Parts: sequence; C-alpha cells; structure tokens
Amino acid sequence: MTSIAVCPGSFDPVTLGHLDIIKRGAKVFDEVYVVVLSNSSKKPLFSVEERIHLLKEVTKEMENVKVDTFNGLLVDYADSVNANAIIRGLRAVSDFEYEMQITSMNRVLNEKIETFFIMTNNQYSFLSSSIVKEVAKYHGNISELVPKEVEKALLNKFSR
Ligand code: COD
Repeated sequence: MTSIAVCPGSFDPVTLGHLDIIKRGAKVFDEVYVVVLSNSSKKPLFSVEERIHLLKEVTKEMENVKVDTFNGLLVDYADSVNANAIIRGLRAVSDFEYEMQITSMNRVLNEKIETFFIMTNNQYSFLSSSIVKEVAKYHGNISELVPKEVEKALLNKFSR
C-alpha cells in the first residue's frame, strides 16, 4: 500500500526549517503533498500563487513531493488525495499547545487521519516565517535562513 502524507502550512514564505521537515517527511512516506492552506489568525505577505511558486522551486528535486493549495479544511484536502497522515514540525514547547489543539480537532473531524510530528533540526529551532520577514523588512541578512529563491523574493518585496 502506498503511504501518502500531507504536509500543511501557511508557508509565508517557505524557510529552511520547513524544507528540512518536508525532506525528512519525504524519506518516510511514499508521497508527500505540501499544501498551502489558510490560517485565519495570520495575514500573509505573499499571495497563495507566490507561495506555491516558491515551494515548487525549492522542492523541484524531490520526486515524491507535490505542491498544492486548498480552500477549506485540512482533513478534507487529505481525504481528496487519499492521505491518511499529516506531517507537522515541532520547534519549542511553545508550539505544543497549538499543535495539540489542531491535532485533536482534526481527529474529531476525521479519526482515520493520523498526525505525525517531526522534531526540528537544532539549527532551525528558532526559525519561523515571521522572524524571517521581520529581519528582511529591515534589510538584515537572511541568507542562512531561507533558500536562495525565497531570499530574492523577500528582497524584492521589501525594496518596493
Ligand atoms: N522547524 C521545524 N518545523 C517548522 C519550522 C522550523 N523552523 N518552522 C515551521 N515549522 C513547521 C510548523 O510547526 C508547522 O508544522 C509547519 O512547519 C508549517 O508552519 P506554518 O507556520 O507555515 O503553518 P501554520 O502553522 O500557519 O499552518 C496552519 C494550517 C494552515 C495548517 C492550519 O491553520 C489549517 O489547517 N488551516 C486550514 C483549516 C483547518 O483545517 N483548520 C484545522 C481545524 S482547527
């Protein structure tokens, strides 16, 4: 049986921390769908199309990774691609409460879909899209935090 997982997020924009989780997930599951969804508590900087374009660029060498978007519930998307697993990354304890809440909610919505957590790589434990945007906004160096394509896109955004 093919193992299919969904790796959901805002990816606004994708960072090296996200990419590490995607790569490691792709080693465990046969197929991984990286899906851009809406997080109603966040106001995105990049459009969905821009986020998808960047994700496609940085995952193009990964043969079992597909990039997609969906307007709706994560569990409904997972169902539509026959996935029975969700991959999430965990950084500090501060992530735990939120992750527990959405994992429990997703289980109530569809108990057949299991969530798997991948612990952050130590070098990315402090890294988030928000912190990268903050540094980029004030023209700080983000070259060690995001892929080259994303660095360019951020420089572009904040040069206007
Ligand atoms: N190291 C490891 N993991 C990381 C790092 C890092 N440095 N940075 C981020 N991650 C992980 C995050 O922990 C997360 O697992 C994933 O990468 C994506 O992170 P974000 O911040 O881009 O995405 P989120 O957390 O905003 O995504 C939330 C969703 C969009 C998935 C959520 O809101 C959602 O499912 N929305 C659709 C509606 C729905 O179904 N809601 C759930 C029912 S409540």
